[in-house]
Amino acid sequence: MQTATHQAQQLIQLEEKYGAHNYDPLNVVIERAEGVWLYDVDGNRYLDCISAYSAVNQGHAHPRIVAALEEQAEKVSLVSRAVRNARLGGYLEKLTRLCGYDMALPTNTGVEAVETAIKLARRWAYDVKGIAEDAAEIIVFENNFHGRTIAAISASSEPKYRRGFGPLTPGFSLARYGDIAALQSAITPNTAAILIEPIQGEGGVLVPPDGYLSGARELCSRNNVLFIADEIQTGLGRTGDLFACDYEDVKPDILIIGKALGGGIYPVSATLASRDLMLLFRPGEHGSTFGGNPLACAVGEAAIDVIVEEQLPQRSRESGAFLRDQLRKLPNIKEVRGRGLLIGLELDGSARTVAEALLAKSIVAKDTHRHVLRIAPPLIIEQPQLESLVTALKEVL
Ligand code: IF1
Repeated sequence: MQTATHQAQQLIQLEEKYGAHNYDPLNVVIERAEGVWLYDVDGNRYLDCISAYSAVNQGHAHPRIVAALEEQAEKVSLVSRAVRNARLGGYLEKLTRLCGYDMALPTNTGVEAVETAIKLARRWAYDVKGIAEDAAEIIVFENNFHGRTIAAISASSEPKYRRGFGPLTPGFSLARYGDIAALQSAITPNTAAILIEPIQGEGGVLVPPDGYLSGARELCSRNNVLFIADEIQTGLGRTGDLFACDYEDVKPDILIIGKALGGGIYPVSATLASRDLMLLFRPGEHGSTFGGNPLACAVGEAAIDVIVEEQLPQRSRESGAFLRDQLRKLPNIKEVRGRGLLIGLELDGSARTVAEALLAKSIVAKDTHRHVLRIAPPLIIEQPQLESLVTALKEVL
């Protein structure tokens, strides 16, 4: 790494002194970004292979999304849902058409959309499926990641996320990911839904075996169980399709999206479902101050336009195929996993060490688990940058 200068060191110290220590970031202090590039406070340029965990699929500071933000900020940014706003209807129409659902419920961060889906599934379990009060169960999967709220960590199988935060929320049962027989035996008469990532990101970019998602979809339909897909990280082009579930032609009953829906510029998330399901929420039963605010709607619309018009799913598919092909030729890699530009490298050694060596070569990538390096650049990445990434990895490994 370029040794952090006095200025960078000072900023790091401030952060450590006044901020909670709930992260252990790479010691690079970013000041601005554009497209696939990050610039630190000393003017060094880095290739971004994290994309803020897939929130920046469109590239940093996309001019169209920035313009939408600026234009809307000058008109009106927030009114709450106590009144109606002129951006909401058009945005929801565009969003639901893109995703193929009747209705959407707008929220801000990803985990809020997860919470919305959990509440909707439980409500359906009681009002429609006829499960006894408070008995509804949601099946989740080992190594899942759905966020940091009490409900999301209650669904987690990772001790680090759960320990010391009890009492946790009941109503989740764990099944092995990628194992259709395990899912089948986890379903009980009280099962309301499964909540599943079509590819597990934090789990280490784990791609389930072919036929698993469609098999799970079929099991759900046959047992009157809702299929909830968490596509917060995998959605909106990241995996080479608009949604990772598209790979197996699976249509979830409830779709959860976030991250790239705000183009990395503003937190925008949503939960989508059929009209029958969504209308189970009655006025006052769910919501948030900022959900569906005009600024979020303007940014969300522009973010969607960019994904569609710049054909980001297709670019992700092509760039991802090239990259995985090249990465498979490199030494000291046990496995290259992923789809589109969501790529996990299973290494022999420490992924954190490799991430730090890459940083010294002006590439920002992040480890997940000890041996997995995640490579997920903005989907607008171009061929020369893909090649320089391969070259840097070859040198580092
Ligand atoms: C952090 C990981 C990624 C997600 C899925 C819901 C959420 C996320 C599938 C919650 C968020 C983030 C959160 C971020 C790190 C990051 C992450 F390493 F933790 F697992 F992306 F891989 N469902 N994932 O991936 O969305 O509320 O954060 O908007 O620092 O916790 P959120």
